[in-house]
Amino acid sequence: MNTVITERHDKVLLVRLNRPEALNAINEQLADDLNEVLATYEKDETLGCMVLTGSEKAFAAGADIKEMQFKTYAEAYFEDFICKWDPLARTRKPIIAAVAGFALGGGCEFAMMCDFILAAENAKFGQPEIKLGIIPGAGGTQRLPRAVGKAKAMALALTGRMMDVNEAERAGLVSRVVPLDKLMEETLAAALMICEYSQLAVMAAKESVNRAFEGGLADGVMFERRLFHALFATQDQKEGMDAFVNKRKASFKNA
Ligand code: DAK
Repeated sequence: MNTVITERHDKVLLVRLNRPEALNAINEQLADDLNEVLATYEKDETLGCMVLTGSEKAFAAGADIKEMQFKTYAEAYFEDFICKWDPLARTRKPIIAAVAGFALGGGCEFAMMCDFILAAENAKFGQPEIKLGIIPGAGGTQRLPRAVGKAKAMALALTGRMMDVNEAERAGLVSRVVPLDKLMEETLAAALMICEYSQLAVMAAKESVNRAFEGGLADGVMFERRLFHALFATQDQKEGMDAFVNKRKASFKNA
């Protein structure tokens, strides 16, 4: 069975994690399959946005505990265990996480590697690794505090408790909560909206917002300014502004 199922919706690539027997726990195979899909997405000029989702019960319940339970320190260190997950965070084109059900451990980390999270009313987030005698290992101790602040991130990492979707939205982890039966419709609508814009501008916006989490304010503002200036070299900037002035819909060419 494919651990990852893809569907095209116009310019949107919908990617569904598919290990229902393990609540989409992330194993080696799934990471490999997802990386293949990410490489295709990044290269395919006809795709403007990707949506990463799971099932109604689970986005992903974490790294596969059964696969890693006997791993030794030496194995984990030599094979740089989990580095296979990095491409999700490094993809330059936009990725929206559509989360229903459990997003725990590596599942929560996967969602946080995406650009923003739309969540269904039944979504639950947490970093329960502490209950297994480990800590989050794919960015959970770094991305979660940046999203929700130290107090909540520390409490979640130390107690392993889950946050419901309303708490996650109030804390800033989730951009919007929608009814479960509307999750896909709302996420695809957001993704299609992104596809309407200049891909150059979309990628520059993603890069610039991400920069806010990597350095100081002055550096970040300068980085943003340079990208902003650079966009005046694009045809899409001329098209977008001409369309506004002449009260018509812009037609971007990603050039
Ligand atoms: N791994 C493997 N199988 C899992 C799983 C997981 N993370 N989560 C669930 N399953 C499997 C269950 O074993 C069960 O399989 P069977 O027993 O039927 O064969 C099936 O999915 C259904 O699960 P439940 O029967 O438990 O379903 P419930 O509705 O009762 O409970 C639950 C749902 C999500 C609350 C529960 O399944 C649960 O607590 N799951 C584990 C959640 C968890 O602890 N997640 C964190 C995993 S650790 C690292 C980097 C990163 C990581 C580690 C190291 N390094 C750089 C070294 C990441 C670690 C993690 O994510």
